[in-house]
Amino acid sequence: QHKFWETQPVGQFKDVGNSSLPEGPIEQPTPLSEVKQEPYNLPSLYEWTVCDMDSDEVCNEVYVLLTNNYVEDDDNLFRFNYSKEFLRWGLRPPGYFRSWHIGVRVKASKKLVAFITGIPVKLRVRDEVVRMAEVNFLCVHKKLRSKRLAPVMIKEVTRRIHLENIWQAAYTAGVLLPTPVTTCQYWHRTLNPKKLIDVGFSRLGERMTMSRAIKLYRLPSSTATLGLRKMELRDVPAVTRLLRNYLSRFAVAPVFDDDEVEHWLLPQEDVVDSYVVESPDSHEITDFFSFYTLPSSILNNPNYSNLKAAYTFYNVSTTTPLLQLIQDALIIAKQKDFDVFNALDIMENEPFLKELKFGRGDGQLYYYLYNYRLKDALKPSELGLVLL
Ligand code: MYA
Ligand code: JJ1
Repeated sequence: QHKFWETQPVGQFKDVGNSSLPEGPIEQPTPLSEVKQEPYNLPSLYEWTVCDMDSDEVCNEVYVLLTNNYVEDDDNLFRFNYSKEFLRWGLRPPGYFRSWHIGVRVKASKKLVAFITGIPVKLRVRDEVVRMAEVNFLCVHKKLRSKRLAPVMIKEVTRRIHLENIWQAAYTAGVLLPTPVTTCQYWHRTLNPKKLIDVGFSRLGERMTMSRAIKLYRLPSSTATLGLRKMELRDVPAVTRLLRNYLSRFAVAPVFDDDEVEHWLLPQEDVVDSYVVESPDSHEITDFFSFYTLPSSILNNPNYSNLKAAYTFYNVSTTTPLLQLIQDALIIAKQKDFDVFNALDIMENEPFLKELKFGRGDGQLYYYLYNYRLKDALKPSELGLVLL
């Protein structure tokens, strides 16, 4: 059934519900001297390469590979189109390892045909803070699928993560593997109904006309929250405090320090947007919201080639109701010309999804841990982690 995953230290389907197994690492670390020193073997036509994301040329090769071969929806109408600036941001957080940005090239032509990445993260699982990797952007060129290249790539990234004395990882996928920590649902808030319907992203439901849809999804022309402004560098300490405190209530969540908050939340045009609420009287930061920009290519549409999507990232409300905060996020996203605003049903998102006219998507996102067992799956609302 899962010839590769059966061999890996992950929760297995046969053990689901078996609460005699303890929570925590599945395997113990080995001495670093016992970690394999040479890369795994690739089929002889291919070679490993480290992808230096500082290089415009290499970053462009990665961008082109992903643009043409990365994740699609179930009906192959859309494909994620991460921008180069986004990839640079997502792959170079504080303390990142260049050696974890792994490519596979054709020896003869040097063409980049596969990719996988890791970045470091401190992840808290219940009461334990564990140094982990987040593994993402696994991609094999369409012409090289089903040749068992993915398991070799996963083993190689694992080896390079082990060389940094890290033994656990977190990852997400749209496919079911052994075995999810939690299963999340995508939700979508229409901002540009006409375009979404034109491109097949959404449909006019029963008894719905285009003009009724346009009216249904109309938003106020300006935000409601007093003291709402773009996050600035000087806000980092306050945002870190708010975020650390907020994330402490979830069973699984990252632990961010100031450097990481600066990296992940300081606004970057067309990559990440963050807004804080500064109290007009005390000048304290009481709330913030953030979203990242991840367009999708629209495959085979005569009128449009790109869907502009925002994804909710980390939000904290202490004073402004979360509903109002996210409504303001929708208004700003609309002003910035996004077509749709996406969210998962994690953290405290569920209550605002229905209220703010998000609709359930046809995609799910499964969250996984490598070499860390949980006794029972979590509810999405117990998860405080967003992967890009
Ligand atoms: S999720 C995004 C994944 N990318 C895409 O979906 C893009 C489009 N698809 C492709 O490029 C290919 O179809 C991929 C598979 C590359 C996905 N995660 O080579 P194969 C297993 C994990 O013949 P291909 C993301 O980036 C599959 O079950 N495993 O297949 C997070 C089978 O194993 P088994 C996957 O289709 C990635 C084997 O691969 C996935 O040519 C996290 C088949 O290999 C998947 N998304 O290539 C990776 N899809 O027989 C794990 C298929 O056992 C990280 N498979 O069922 C683990 C932690 C590592 C670090 C640990 C440190 C301590
Ligand atoms: O975007 C997604 N689905 C859309 C488009 C569906 C097109 C046909 N398959 C969707 N639209 C309906 C919205 C509608 C708005 C008005 C109200 C009712 C609802 O459902 C889906 C998510 O739902 N996206 C995908 O399938 C992309 C892959 C998701 C898995 C990604 C995993 C990879 C990440 C690795 O790190």
